[in-house]
Amino acid sequence: MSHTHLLASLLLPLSLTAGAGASPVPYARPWHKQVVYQIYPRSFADTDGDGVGDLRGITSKIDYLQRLGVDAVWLSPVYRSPNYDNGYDISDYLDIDPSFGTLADWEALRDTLHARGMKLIMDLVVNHTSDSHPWFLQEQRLKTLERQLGILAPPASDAGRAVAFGTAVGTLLHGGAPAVDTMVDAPYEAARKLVASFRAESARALPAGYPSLEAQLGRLGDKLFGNASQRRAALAENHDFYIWREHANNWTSLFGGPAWHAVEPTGLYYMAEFSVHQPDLNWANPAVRKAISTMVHTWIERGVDGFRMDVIDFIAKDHSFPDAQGPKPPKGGFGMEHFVNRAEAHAYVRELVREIRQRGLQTVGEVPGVSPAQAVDYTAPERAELGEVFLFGHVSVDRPADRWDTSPFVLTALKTEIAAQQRAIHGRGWIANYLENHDQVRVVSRFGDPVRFRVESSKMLATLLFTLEGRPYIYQGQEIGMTDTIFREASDIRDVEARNFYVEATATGMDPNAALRVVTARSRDNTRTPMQWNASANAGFSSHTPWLAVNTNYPSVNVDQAVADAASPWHVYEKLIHLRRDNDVLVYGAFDLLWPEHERVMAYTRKLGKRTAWVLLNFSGEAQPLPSGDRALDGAKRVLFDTYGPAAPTDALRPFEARILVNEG
Ligand code: ISL
Repeated sequence: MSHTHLLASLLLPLSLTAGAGASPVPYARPWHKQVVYQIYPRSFADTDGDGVGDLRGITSKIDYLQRLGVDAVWLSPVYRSPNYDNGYDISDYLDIDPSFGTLADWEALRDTLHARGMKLIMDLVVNHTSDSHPWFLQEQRLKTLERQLGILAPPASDAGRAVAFGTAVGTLLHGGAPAVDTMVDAPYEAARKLVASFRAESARALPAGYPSLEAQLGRLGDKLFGNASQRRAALAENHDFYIWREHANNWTSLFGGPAWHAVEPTGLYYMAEFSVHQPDLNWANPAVRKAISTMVHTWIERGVDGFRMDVIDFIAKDHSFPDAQGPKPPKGGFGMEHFVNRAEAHAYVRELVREIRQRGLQTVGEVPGVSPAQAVDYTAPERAELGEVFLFGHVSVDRPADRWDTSPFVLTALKTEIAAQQRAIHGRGWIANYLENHDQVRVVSRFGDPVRFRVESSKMLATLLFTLEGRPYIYQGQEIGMTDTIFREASDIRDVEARNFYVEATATGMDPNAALRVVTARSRDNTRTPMQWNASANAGFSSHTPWLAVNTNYPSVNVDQAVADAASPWHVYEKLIHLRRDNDVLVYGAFDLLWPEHERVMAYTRKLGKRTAWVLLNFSGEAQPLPSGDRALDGAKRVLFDTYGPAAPTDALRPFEARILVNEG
């Protein structure tokens, strides 16, 4: 098949590729009907008894996931990493971190999934690397050498010596020895030693994808000591792999503190939008983009089925680096408009996904700061960018000020956000729907009632997740209604973001207990506690003390219990997966919010052709009468699904009940 033909067939609506009439809407794609299960490998299943989950552990649980009915698994990063941010700081994109196992273990997992017809989606973290990635180490060496040579050079006022030094060191950098050793004095000798030791160090571990030694040194020579045109040429293009500046501006990192960090021997600052250990890559440099594409190609060849792209809307920065204006948010992200969702990000994404799309693989972008309307810019089929994106509005409703805001949950705010997302994407783009992930808290604790109605509210929230347009993502443990944990001591906190918050907050006067309460309410560790498999020690997650304490409710909240109990949330997840697959109206139907002002009930319709589904969700622990005399439910004839079982009363919703009604059409 020719290249263009292959591409065309991938972009054609399903109705044309799978036979006329097969598609409910012209933009249908096979993955729209699938369900993804997110695994946080550190916390899923530990087989080697070190308290950290591993790949073999995941492989051992694929039958469990198949039984649940999911189609695809997304793995949070398992690449080699110093784990400051639990794998979102990668030091080798092509290798597996030893704490998770080996590449052979990864292949075994891939094969186990594929043998069951399931897909494997890998996390792709390419906005930044770890500060121990060889690219960063090499660039630090290079910048250090540049500064040292610059310092050694005689002042321009000493014209004769400066030129002789420049000529001699320039020749040295280009790999030759000066024909006539004009510079026998100390600066030249010092320069010679520096260059020699740089060569020796670099030769030991020159990272793949990074420019060759000759290119690095040649450019350095031209930049420092070249004539005017050589200098111009060396400076014209942006050859850095990371983002370096002589002066920091006022932008702040999303994890708190400045976005710039000084590296002393270089005399420069590098940019890091997350932790100090996660320097941002310089996507304006085509060599960076090429290195990333090459890495992606390797994983494609290894048989992945798709990529989840971490903060993919962050990759393009405003390279004039203007100071941010206006009031500085107390907890980070100042200047985000200069490094989030810029026009160039779209161009870079299109380039990045070219091969991925040609090979028919899946893509899901994580896009913090992107509005529902902007989500369409990333996912409209004609733009050839991403398959779907994760939006953030609905998981920010109870923390509008910033991520440590502990505002109460207000249902009408959630409705507004979800309705905006649904309206924006319908018929235009596509989203990934989620209520939990490794960066959030447990949704039952957040939008439900984890104490009095854990089971009921967990089922109701599952119904919300499966009846929206977009592809549902289940986060590990969500299917059994896992809840938030409690942090009693600062030493219980593992997450870098929460630790930074705690240190900063207490240093600026917050009472330590109050800070711990905020961490308990908002920390990402809440969803990272180990998966609760059974009632045995450490919840069956590990034979060793886990890296993060198990939630103490594991004796009653665990997979064994949930699978055995027909009334558990697990069985509702299992049912909803099939229900959605069998009812196109739930996948593609147009969304309409009913009773937007209602403070306890969220209700909406989904309409596709003649078919209508009504979704009624009671977000409270009290029975809620349905508005009487309202015509909104006219035509709702049959109960398609009810979390309390099929025999539903018609006039009220029981505590945290969810019901789906349909017309006959
Ligand atoms: O977690 C958040 C708020 O607590 C978000 O701001 C989060 O940092 C943002 O969604 C980006 O998340 C992704 O990139 C981070 C990593 O720490 C997260 O785990 C990852 O999902 C940096 O790689």
